[in-house]
Amino acid sequence: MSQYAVPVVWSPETRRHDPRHEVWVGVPTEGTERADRVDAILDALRHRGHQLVEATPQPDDAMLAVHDVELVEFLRTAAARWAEGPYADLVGQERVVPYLFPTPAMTAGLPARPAVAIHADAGRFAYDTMTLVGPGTWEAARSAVDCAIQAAQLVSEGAGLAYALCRPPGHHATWSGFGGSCYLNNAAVAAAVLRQYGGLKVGIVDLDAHQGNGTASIFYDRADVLYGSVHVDPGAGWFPHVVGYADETGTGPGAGATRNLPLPEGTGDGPWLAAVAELAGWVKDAGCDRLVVSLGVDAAADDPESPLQVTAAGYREAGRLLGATGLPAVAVQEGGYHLATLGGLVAAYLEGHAASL
Ligand code: SP5
Ligand code: ZN
Repeated sequence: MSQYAVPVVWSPETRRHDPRHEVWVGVPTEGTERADRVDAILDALRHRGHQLVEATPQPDDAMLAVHDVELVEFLRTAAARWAEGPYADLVGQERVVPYLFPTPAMTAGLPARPAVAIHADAGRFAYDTMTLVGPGTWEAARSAVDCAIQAAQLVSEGAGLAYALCRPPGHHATWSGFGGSCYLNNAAVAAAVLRQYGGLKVGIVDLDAHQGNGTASIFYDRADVLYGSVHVDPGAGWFPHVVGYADETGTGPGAGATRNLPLPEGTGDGPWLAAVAELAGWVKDAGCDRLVVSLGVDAAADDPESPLQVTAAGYREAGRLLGATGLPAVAVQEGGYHLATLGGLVAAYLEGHAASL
């Protein structure tokens, strides 16, 4: 039993994104970012007496503070554009899958235009083939943003801790791109809302097993939002592969306002918690007055998507460490894919954090 009922902001709309599979190394593999993750988490939190709050539609301003309107418009219209095309009849594909990526390798200095065909245009925004857009994806991703906004509002109004049950997750979504099972960056939106309501300096601590390249990039040159992440070493061959190294520490006014703490495959509670403690001390000592926790629980030992070996007791202790900063905090759901233990891991984190309030 928790001694403190944490507000849990969720929306039934977040179940509407049903990717079914992800295209990985050219083949459809079973999707791990499933709609029933929502219910696994809800069930665990309900049993522990937390306070469920259903999100309502919120304005776009905080979302547009962290995302290019072109990305937002693409995501809002992509499923309908795809359905109008021949793809379902031609190849049986009902979800948007990019077919080419107009990176500098292709455009090579030429004045490239947006592609007319959506299977080509998708590569302007999608940076991988795993993150499909289908019917309901936009509604779910936008509702996850609403959850993040409302949790940040509750904290701005005095709650010591609020939890946003965001799904699909967000920390891999950049200013103008989506990937890594993420479409809209819920944690970045939460940070923007905390700033709107008077927070002067927001610390984001990312516990997901993967470095949150989206959040890191959105705030890389900013001094008012710190980003610190503990994650499996991209140098060992793990997503996001090309960023998340320890020497990436921010740029311009944001120099020193980014921390990446990569850990080797197989790392368990001891070194993982030492890294969490390091990040908790860092955001506190830097003078942050609000905290966003990107609460991915895929660092857990039984998670199929990462090789880290953190336990539920480890997540509870991580909550205690971050709660002990004393900073009003929004916890935003990121990854975590083992349905049988997912809810318990989230509950353990919240219990540890709430115990420090
Ligand atoms: C939010 C989050 O945790 N995103 C994870 C992104 C990393 N996914 C990498 C997936 C690599 C291939 N997985 C193959 C499993 C077959 N479904
Ligand atoms: Zn992850």
